Amino acid sequence: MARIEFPPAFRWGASTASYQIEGGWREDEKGESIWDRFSHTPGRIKNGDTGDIACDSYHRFEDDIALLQEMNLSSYRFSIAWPRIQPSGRGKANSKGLDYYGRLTDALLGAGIRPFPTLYHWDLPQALEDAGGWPHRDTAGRFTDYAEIMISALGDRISDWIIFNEPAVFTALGYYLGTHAPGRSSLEDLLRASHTVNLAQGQAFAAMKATRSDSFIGTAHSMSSCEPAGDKEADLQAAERWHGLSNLLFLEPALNGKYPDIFPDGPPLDEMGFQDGDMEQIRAPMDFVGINLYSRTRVTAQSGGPLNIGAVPVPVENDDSSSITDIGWEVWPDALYDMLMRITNDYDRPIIEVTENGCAYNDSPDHQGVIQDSRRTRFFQGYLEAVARAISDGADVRGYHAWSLLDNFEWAEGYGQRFGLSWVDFKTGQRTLKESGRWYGTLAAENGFST
Ligand code: IFM
Repeated sequence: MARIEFPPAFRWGASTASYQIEGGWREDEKGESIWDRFSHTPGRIKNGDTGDIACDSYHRFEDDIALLQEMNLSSYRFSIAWPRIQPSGRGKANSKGLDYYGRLTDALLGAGIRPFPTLYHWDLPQALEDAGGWPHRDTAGRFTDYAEIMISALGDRISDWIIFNEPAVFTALGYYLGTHAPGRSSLEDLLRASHTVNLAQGQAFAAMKATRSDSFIGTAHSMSSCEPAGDKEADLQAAERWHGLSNLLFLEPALNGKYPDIFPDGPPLDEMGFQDGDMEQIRAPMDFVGINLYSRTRVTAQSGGPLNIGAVPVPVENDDSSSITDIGWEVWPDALYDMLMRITNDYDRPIIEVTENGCAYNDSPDHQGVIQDSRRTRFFQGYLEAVARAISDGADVRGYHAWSLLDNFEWAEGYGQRFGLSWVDFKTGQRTLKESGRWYGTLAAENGFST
């Protein structure tokens, strides 16, 4: 038996996002979001599911905090719904929305848990989408106003902030593939949205620091280690370009003031709507790098490919069905080790927070009401062993957040995929800690585990 230990001040946490858990979609003057509109559009979400009620955390956040306490967790990553704060995405703040997040914050602090909010986990006010959405440059300014409102309102109690959740995912799925809100499918929109989001990230960072210079600010990037699918040199180079596109498009501009070096003719700046002076606004010395990671990506060289970078990912080929989660993602713990080391080595050992990692397994309660989800416990053991290994090899990882505290609305999959440490009965809202949640709670209390 081996013992895996973590550094003394390591933070154990869990993550959620507003649209996925809150419900209360029209309460207290909240405005419509692009996810309200999208999920109410027939055919967009499996089974016609919506986030109208979700886990009802808008009314039950104290139950959520009780679960965090039961698991001995010291950090809660939640997100703030922009349309609760500015129903139309601009103008004066809605005091009822501010009050909700103020109460949540106070309750977390009272329970000894760090509030770790994300400003944008995909629920753009629909009014801003109607005005052009993320491809429209003006949205960067609107977002910065909102970020200032939040840090002015809660910066006395919240020191640690996440600006965006997975910018590469919401821009690609929302504006290019059309499978997420707002459901657009246009390369031009994707390029413009990517640049506006980079601008918004830099501007919001500067504005937040101007208000609270001692705050600790980063973004949660979707990341996946990129491996060549074959032994050819061409595949190796393709994997590097895919790494630049999928992992670095919102990190390299902030930390190094340039788009990744992956485009045969340089970044498509005109198509992105780039203007003189933009990089100075985009560059931002983030206090930490947030990493959301689930699996690896295998890449092959192919002429053309997205944005003409000559690389495409290849589908998972893994004959071992025990290595595939219920949503079809491969269990590959080394991906987390590889990515933590890659960011450590390439960016001069930044502070890292693992802001998401987890798995969908749809085990339900047995006849005694116990949720025996041993596959999830094994998943966490594998990935956490990888985190411990990266720390001992020099990565400065300060915290780990399991996705997710609760089973919740899994975007286009609706309620069909359960990622939670707690099982949610979506008819009654009742939460039950799964066996994996009990295991995670013991790990958090002991700051380590035995394999
Ligand atoms: O549920 C999502 C979350 O909103 C963003 N990261 C990936 C999770 C699982 O798909």
